[in-house]
Formats: sequence, C-alpha cells, structure tokens
Amino acid sequence: MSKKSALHIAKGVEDAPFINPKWKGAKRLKQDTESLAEAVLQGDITALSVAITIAESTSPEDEFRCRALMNRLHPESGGAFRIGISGVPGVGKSTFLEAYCSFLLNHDPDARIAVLAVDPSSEWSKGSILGDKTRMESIGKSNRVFIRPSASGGRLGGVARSTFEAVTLCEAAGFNFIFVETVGVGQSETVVSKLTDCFLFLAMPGTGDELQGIKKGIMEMADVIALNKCDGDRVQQAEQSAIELQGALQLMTRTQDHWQPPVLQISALHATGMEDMWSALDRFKRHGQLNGWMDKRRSAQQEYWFKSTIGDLLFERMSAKENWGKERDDLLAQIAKGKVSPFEASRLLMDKILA
Ligand SMILES: Nc1nc2c(ncn2[C@@H]2O[C@H](COP(=O)(O)OP(=O)(O)OP(=O)(O)O)[C@@H](O)[C@H]2O)c(=O)[nH]1
Ligand SMILES: [Mg+2]
Repeated sequence: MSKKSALHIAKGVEDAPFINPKWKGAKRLKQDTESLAEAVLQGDITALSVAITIAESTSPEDEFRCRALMNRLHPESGGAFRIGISGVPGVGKSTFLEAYCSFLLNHDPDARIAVLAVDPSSEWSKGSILGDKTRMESIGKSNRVFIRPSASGGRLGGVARSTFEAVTLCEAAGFNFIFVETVGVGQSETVVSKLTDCFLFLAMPGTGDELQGIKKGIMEMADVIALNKCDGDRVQQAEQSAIELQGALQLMTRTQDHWQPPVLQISALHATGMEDMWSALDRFKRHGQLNGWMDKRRSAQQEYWFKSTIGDLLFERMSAKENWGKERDDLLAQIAKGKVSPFEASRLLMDKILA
C-alpha cells in the first residue's frame, strides 16, 4: 500500500488520484474539471448544468471527472432545505411548484431555488419523461431559479443517485431551496425518502374510499399533505376530505420524529394556500432542526448511499472478472430454472468470493 492512507480523500481536483495520467489530455481534463468546480461554486448556472450532465453520464472519463467534482464540492454542500414532492400524475405538482416558487421568491429575498425532477420508473423503461419546463415558465425566467428536467440514470445506482448528486451540486452552487418533483409512476415515496429532508404529498379531494389509498402507506411517510385543486366545485368536498384525513392522521403517532403531518387545502392554479404551505414547511424544518431529526435523516441517507453503492460496486467488479462472471451466469441460469432461490444463490456466490 502507498504511504498515503487507502482512505485518503482528495481535497481538490489536482489532488484527485483517479484521473488517469496516461490518458490523452489528462492534464487538460484536470484543469477543466478544476475550473468547472470553481465556476459551480461561483453559482454559474451553465457550469452547474454541465456538472449535472457529467454526473449523469456513463462514459469512464466522465465518471472520473464526476468523482473529482464531487470530492471538491461535497464539503461545500448540505446548505439547502430539500423538499420532495410526489402525487399521482396530473395532481398538479408542476403547477404547484410554479405557484409556490413565485410566492417564495417574493416572500424571501434570499431564496435561491433549484427544481429537479426524478422519474423512478425510467430506471426500468429507460425512457425518462421530461419534466415540463413550460408549466414553470414564469419562475424559470428568474435568475434565482434553476430548473432541471428529469435526470437520466445510466450509471451505477440509477436515477435516484444522479439526482442525489445533482442536489449536492446545486447546494455547492448556492441554492438554498431544492425541490425534487417525482414524475411518472413508481417508487416515488421511497425515492423521495432517500433524497430529501421533507416529503410533501399532493392529493386531490375525494371520497372516503379514494382517500383510503392515501391513508395506508403514504401517511406514515408524508411530512406535509396538501389537497390540491381546492377550487370551484371542489371546495366543499375538500373541507370534508381534509377533516377525514386529519382525523385519521391523529390516530397515528409517529414515534420516529413526533411530527403530526398537517393537511392543507390549496389551489395551485389560483395560487391559494401558499402562505399556509410556507408556514407548514418552515414549521417542519424548525421542528426537525431543533430536535436533531433532520440531521438523523440525512445521516441515514448517507449511510444508505454508502451501503448501496458498495453493493452495486461489488457486483459490477465481480461480474467484470471472467471466472466470477461465469459463476454468476451459471447461478442465474439455475435461478431461471427454479432450481435455487435468488437469496440462496446470492449467498452461495458471496461465500465463494469471500472464502
Ligand atoms: N382546477 C385546478 N386545476 C389544476 C390545479 N393544479 C393543476 N391543475 C391542472 O391539472 C393539470 C395537471 O397539472 P400538472 O401540474 O401538470 O400536474 P403534475 O402532477 O405535474 O403532472 P405530471 O408531471 O404528469 O405527473 C393541468 O391541466 C393543470 O392546469 C388546481 O389547483 N386547480
Ligand atoms: Mg409535472
């Protein structure tokens, strides 16, 4: 082993041990990456877009650049309030973001907002849906707002990981509010819980039966619930739905953080209820900070990414070795024939590798 500890972490891009010096143009690559990192720190939006594209890229060269960038910028991140937004397609997530961000820009002169979209279903379909920038046209014109449509997740760890890196990059660029809109259908809630501090769930006012679905899984995870489209004929129904939901929520005690998720009634289209939303999110943030739950949530996320990346890397590197690749294929064939369970097969392979 070299004199430097194996766990030596590069302080700057020049220090990065992983830009292969034998590469054609390696020196230039280092310089480019260094100046890109500095430009991101200056809040340069073009540099930020380029950096996110690098984080999403699958080319080996970009993977090295990404590592160098993240090593330089990770220590500068962590300063934003990260809010995840989920809800069925068409519930009004993008319309809400447009209305709420306009409110936030007026309400808080220091607010710098990044809006990212993540499509968990694209990990399987590979066809990532573009977050509709058009619906966020007016806020998109502000120089205090950065909108990045749906990430593509070609690299190890998929779209959620690319989005996590995008969050880090946006924070390094000085954004202090980060909204992650989940688009498409899939494991939205799970993804949001791996990326953000606060989970805002949008629903529509409906009958008791319709709301039943919300009551089951989501309520344990949502930090704030908003009934959207509370306008026109739906106003009365909304009142009833909110009472029902709030009632159901009161029967549950969240032991992990002792937070009682509020149920708000809003209309994204008419921009009503935005002040209530601001107080709810602010209250949640202060509650989390005061009791240390926000930090705990972030630590748990870091731990999750650490462990899941180890798992992914192990599998990737093991598969790249010829003999283990064959071993893996044999076991996959046996799994396909139903001769061995996937759990047993994984254990068998691990036992052999680590023997
Ligand atoms: N009446 C009413 N319509 C709304 C409201 N919010 C959104 N809409 C409409 O609902 C439709 C869908 O809105 P979007 O904001 O695109 O919904 P979304 O959740 O982002 O949809 P996906 O990105 O496809 O998941 C649009 O036609 C909006 O104009 C609201 O508060 N009231
Ligand atoms: Mg949308």
